Amino acid sequence: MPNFLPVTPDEVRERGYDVPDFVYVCGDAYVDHPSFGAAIITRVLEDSGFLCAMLCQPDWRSADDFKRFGRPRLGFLVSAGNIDSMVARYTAAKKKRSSDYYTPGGEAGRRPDRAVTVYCNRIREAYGDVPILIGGLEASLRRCAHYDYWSDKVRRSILLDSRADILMYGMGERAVVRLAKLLDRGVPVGKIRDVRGTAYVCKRGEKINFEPAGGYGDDGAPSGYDYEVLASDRAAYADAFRVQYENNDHVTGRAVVEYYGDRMLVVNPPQPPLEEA
Ligand code: B12
Repeated sequence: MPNFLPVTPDEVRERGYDVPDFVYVCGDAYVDHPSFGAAIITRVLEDSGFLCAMLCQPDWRSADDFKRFGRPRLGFLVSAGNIDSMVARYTAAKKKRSSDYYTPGGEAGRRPDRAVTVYCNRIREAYGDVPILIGGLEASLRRCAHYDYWSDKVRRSILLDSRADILMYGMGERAVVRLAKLLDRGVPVGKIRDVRGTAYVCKRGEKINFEPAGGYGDDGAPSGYDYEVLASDRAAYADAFRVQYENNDHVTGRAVVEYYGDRMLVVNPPQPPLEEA
């Protein structure tokens, strides 16, 4: 018997739930196959006892579609899909692609540019302070200040533009299950600061849980570049990239910090890789 995850409120109720634990928002169509991040993340959560409802390729022009399942019990999980939404929509020559591999019939135009940011902002419009957790390629690769080919400038961490609570980077299996269990125990999302493989934004100077890659400054705060410096000084940008690169290993990796005015982006060290089993 087919056992797809629910895509309508009726299918949520058929499983004996009023509302799902999570609503999984994705820029791709729902493909329940283990080469797709969306299927892996939702099935790993299901294995741990959490139900995800799938909200795939929602209409982003208003908040209505994001209310389809009601306010989820624990939060929203948001991903642009298998690849960055800008890569999905445009060629390297910045021309619009005529087709989209991850849309039924290959139809183009079913996801917005910068999908993670657009979806998260619609969710905030619909449900205010509901926990929003982002992951997948678009979120992962835009977790720190980054050069954006499409706008030809250095953009801020996607956490600031999306206003998501927590970003999971790299392979998400371990981090997402850990976060789900903490939320299920009633831990407020704003207090979850110690999970490897995640990033968050907090007040400048807040105590962090992992040793910062750059050590501490004279004021006792973790050392890190200011976004304005990264956006204007190429040598600083290159150095910041080196720091990210050198801290991508779960054995030696430390926390990476960046400053945005009075706010601080903290990227915790990575999760260990999965074992073969
Ligand atoms: C296999 C592959 C392909 C195959 C796809 C085959 C298929 N049928 O799926 C082929 C060769 C066709 C292909 C084509 C292209 N590819 Co390709 N491909 C890959 C590759 C090597 C692996 C992708 C994969 O399947 N991974 C396995 C899945 C399960 O992993 P995942 O999606 O990352 O999901 C994990 C995490 O991201 C995370 N996660 C995912 N979603 C979510 C959601 C939440 C909420 C959370 C918490 C976590 C989470 O957890 C998941 C499980 O660990 C990656 C490089 C890489 N090593 O990742 C490049 C990569 C994805 N490809 C890339 C590119 C550019 C392309 C092309 C655009 C190339 C081109 N110019 O045509 C096309 C895209 C075609 C299209 N429109 O989609 C880029 C994307 C860059 C970007 N910023 O988006 C990558 C990253 C390579 C690179 N470094 O440049 N590709």
